[in-house]
Amino acid sequence: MTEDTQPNQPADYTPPKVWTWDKESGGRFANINRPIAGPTSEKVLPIGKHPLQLHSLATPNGLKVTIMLEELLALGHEGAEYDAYTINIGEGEQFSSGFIEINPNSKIPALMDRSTPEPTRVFESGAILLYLAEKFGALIPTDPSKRAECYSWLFWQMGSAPYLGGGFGHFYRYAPMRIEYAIDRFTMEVKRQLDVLDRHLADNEYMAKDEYSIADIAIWPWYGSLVSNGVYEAAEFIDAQSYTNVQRWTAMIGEREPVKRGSRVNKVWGPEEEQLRERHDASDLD
Ligand SMILES: N[C@@H](CCC(=O)N[C@@H](CS)C(=O)NCC(=O)O)C(=O)O
Repeated sequence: MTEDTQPNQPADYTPPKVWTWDKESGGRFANINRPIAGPTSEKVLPIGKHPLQLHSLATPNGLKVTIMLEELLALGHEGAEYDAYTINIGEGEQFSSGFIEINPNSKIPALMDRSTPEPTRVFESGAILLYLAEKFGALIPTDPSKRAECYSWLFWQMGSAPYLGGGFGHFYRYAPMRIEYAIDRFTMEVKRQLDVLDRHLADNEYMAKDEYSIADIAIWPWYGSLVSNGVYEAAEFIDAQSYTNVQRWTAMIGEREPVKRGSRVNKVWGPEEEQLRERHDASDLD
């Protein structure tokens, strides 16, 4: 728990007939939360020299894409060369006009593919993973049954992680007060999700059976980070050690060189030597 958290507050709130935005909600992200979409500033995004232009940040959703790009490069797909620019979501850069042109939903990651006849925008991390996997014919199984398994776990992640991040992570780590009901509700769900993964990984090396794929790349930054105490400082609270198969898989994926490289891109916190605000060449990571 953070020092700025307070004891439980009594449930004395009666919602008005119509909700209005008349005060900050409090908590870690209060300054960027808004009930409306659209730009708050004018900015043209920079364009680098490579076919793929990524605008992102090294959060779990951002890591999915940088890990994917580093995996593709390691497989020899030169067309996956990319420029990565940082979008500082704490400063509201996701609401600039230029970013909104590539993601009207104002969330990182967002990708611009400039190798197509007209530049192609892709937003939503799951869509970006699928787009890249199909573009390069890589990291997605060709066997129909394994491919279906890969789709299933990819979409499982997209549906499940908001309970982990927006639910559990928010109320356990970031909310301005401790609400036992909210923490109980989301801890229950996240532990259930971990058990789903643990049972699957007891019989399967990777998410799509014996093939490393975009399903692993989508799930690892969230659930791997959670059980290795990389997000929310909650490993002890959720008894992460008990999910032994998730731990095995987390360690195995974490050992991959492209995963290590991708995890450093767009990182603007932590030890100085681990940070990399922008990435324009392979040598930036060497
Ligand atoms: N479903 C989206 C979620 C993306 C997302 O939530 N991104 C967060 C950072 S991890 C963000 O940009 N937050 C800024 C905001 O909500 O204003 C995806 O998978 O791409």
